[in-house]
Amino acid sequence: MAGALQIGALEAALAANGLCLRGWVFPDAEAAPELAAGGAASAIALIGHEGGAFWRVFVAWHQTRAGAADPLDTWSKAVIAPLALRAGGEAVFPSDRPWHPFQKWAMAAGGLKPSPLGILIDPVFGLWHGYRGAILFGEAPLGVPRGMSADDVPIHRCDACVGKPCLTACPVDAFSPDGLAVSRCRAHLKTEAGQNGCMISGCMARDACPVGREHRYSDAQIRFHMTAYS
Ligand code: B12
Ligand code: SF4
Ligand code: SF4
Repeated sequence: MAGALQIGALEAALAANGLCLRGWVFPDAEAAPELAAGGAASAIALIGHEGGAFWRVFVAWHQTRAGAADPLDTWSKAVIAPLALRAGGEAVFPSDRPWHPFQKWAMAAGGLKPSPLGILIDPVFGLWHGYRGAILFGEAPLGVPRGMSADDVPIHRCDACVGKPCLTACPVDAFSPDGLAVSRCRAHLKTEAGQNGCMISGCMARDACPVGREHRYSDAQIRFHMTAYS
C-alpha cells in the first residue's frame, strides 16, 4: 500500500538531492524480489543520477562526516531509506549483498542496453549515470506508468557508433568480448602510468565515448569513483 508520500513529492525530494526516478520495473513473479515485510514486490522504482547532479549535495554531507566508511553508499542510504518509508515501500541498494540486479532493472525500466564496456549506455547521458537505490513496493503506487510506448524505447547509441573508440582507448587492453579483465585493469592502476593516468583522469575507455560528454562527472567525482574501484 502506498504511503503518504506521493510519487510527485518523491521525485521532488530526490531532485533536491541531485537524484531522480530512473524508471519503474514490474517484475514477473519468479523475478520479484522478496519484501522484508513479507510477500514479493510488484513494482520497483529505480533511483539514480543523471550526470554528476548529486555530487555537490554529497560533498556537503561528506564534509560533516569525515572518515565515514563507504561514504557514498552511506549517503545514499541516508537519503533514500526515509523516502522509501514515507512512500510506503522498502529501500534496497546496489552495494548490498546479495546484489540485486540493478542493471537488469535499468534495462527493463528504461530500455537501456549494455555498452561494450559492460556499463549501460543512456541515449542522453551516455556512460555518465548510475544507480543509488531502489524502492520495492508490494503494490504499485497510483499513477505509475505501466511501461514505455514504442516511441519511447531509446535507440541504442552503440549500434550506430562508428569505430567504437571505447574499445581501443584502454592502455592495457583490458576489455574483450568476455568483459573487463578486472585484475589487468587494477594492476595497471597501481603502476606509475596508471597513478598518473586513469587514477587522475578516469577510465580512458569510458572517457573515449562521445555520447553525453556534457554530462561527464567532475574531475573530483571521477577521482572519488576511481579510488573506490581500485
Ligand atoms: C560487482 C560489481 C562490479 C565489479 C565487476 C565484477 C564483474 N566482472 O562482474 C567491479 C568491482 C569490477 C565493478 C567495476 C565497476 N563498476 Co560495478 N558493479 C558491481 C555490482 C555491485 C554488482 C554487479 C552484479 O554482479 N550484479 C548482480 C547481477 C545479478 O545483476 P545484473 O544487473 O543482472 O548483472 C549485470 C552486471 O553484472 C553486468 N556486468 C557483467 N560484467 C560486468 C562488468 C562491469 C565492469 C560492469 C560495470 C557490469 C558488468 O551484466 C550483468 C547482466 O546484465 C553492481 C551493482 C549491482 N547491484 O548490480 C555495480 C555496477 C554494475 N557497477 C557500476 C559501475 C559504474 C562500475 C565502474 C565504472 C565504477 C567506477 N569506477 O566508476 C567500474 C567499472 C570499471 C571499468 N574500468 O570499467 C554501475 C553501472 C552503472 C551503469 N551505467 O550501468 C553499477 C550498476 C553500480 C551503480 N551504483 O550504479 N563493478
Ligand atoms: S564509444 Fe561507441 S560503442 Fe563505445 S560506449 Fe560509446 S557509443 Fe557505445
Ligand atoms: S581504468 Fe584504465 S586500465 Fe582500467 S579499464 Fe579503464 S582505461 Fe583500462
